[in-house]
Amino acid sequence: MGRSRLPSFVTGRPSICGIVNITPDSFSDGGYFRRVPDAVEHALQLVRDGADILDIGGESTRPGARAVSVGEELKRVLPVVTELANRVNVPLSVDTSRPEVMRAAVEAGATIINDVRGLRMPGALEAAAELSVPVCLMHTSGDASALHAGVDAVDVVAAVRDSLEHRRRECIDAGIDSEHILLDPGFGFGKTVDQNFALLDRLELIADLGSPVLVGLSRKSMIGFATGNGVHQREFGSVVAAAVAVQKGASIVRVHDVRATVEGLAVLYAIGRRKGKWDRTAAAESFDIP
Ligand code: 8Y7
Repeated sequence: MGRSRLPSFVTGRPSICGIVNITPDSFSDGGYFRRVPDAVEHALQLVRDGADILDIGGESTRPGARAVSVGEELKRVLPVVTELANRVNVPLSVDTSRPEVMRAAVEAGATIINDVRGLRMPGALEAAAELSVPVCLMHTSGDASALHAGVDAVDVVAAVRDSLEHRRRECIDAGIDSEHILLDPGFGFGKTVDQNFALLDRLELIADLGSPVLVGLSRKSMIGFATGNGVHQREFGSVVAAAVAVQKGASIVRVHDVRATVEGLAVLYAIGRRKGKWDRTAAAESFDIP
């Protein structure tokens, strides 16, 4: 099956990326989707719910998570990417920092690389440049091994913006097509709750860098802080956060609760379309949301 739906950064409209975790210890789906067939079924449901993109990952990046070997990561991710490439027509993103996994996943049908380490693992930058697919560069304050080091800055938004701009330049200089770069402020990665909300409040400054912005806010601890809810009761808070991010210029929202996000963003799209701002989303098309 061809991948007929273009990602939002091609069509200009915001889109919804559904999260497919194949990790026994990921913080919010922990253990629920560990097996490959369960992950595939979950992914198919996200597409029926209206996901425009799927992000498939086999390594947990939660603070303190156990490191996964490259062999284990490949065993988790590849069968899921291979099967989904044959069964869905939404673009598949691979959530990995390892060059071996990037190469194998793209070979198997993934067309986007989502790297929370911003291509900082040895060989990752070269692999991404060779593969010539869109890459999401996420901000973290530490190096590749310290995903949750603190941001120590008076103005966190300026610090994240400058760091992303600098990394984008390094990636372009290493041969990555500037049109292939997505930027992500990295909500929850080494930032305090207050820094996370400052970033969301001034996300325009990140969008102003000129590359499409992807955000991951879904079920994160900042939503728990605001709502007082545990990780499985953060759906409404996460949808509002996604809507705020889109209003402030995000092009892609990476979410667990696809259906709720489709309906929440449908309200924004209805307003945007009046002003000629956005076309109907693929998600809205598939649900006949006007
Ligand atoms: C993000 C992410 C995670 C994010 C991007 C979680 C893999 C933790 N968060 N990728 N990955 N942005 N691009 O809560 O914020 O999903 S893992």
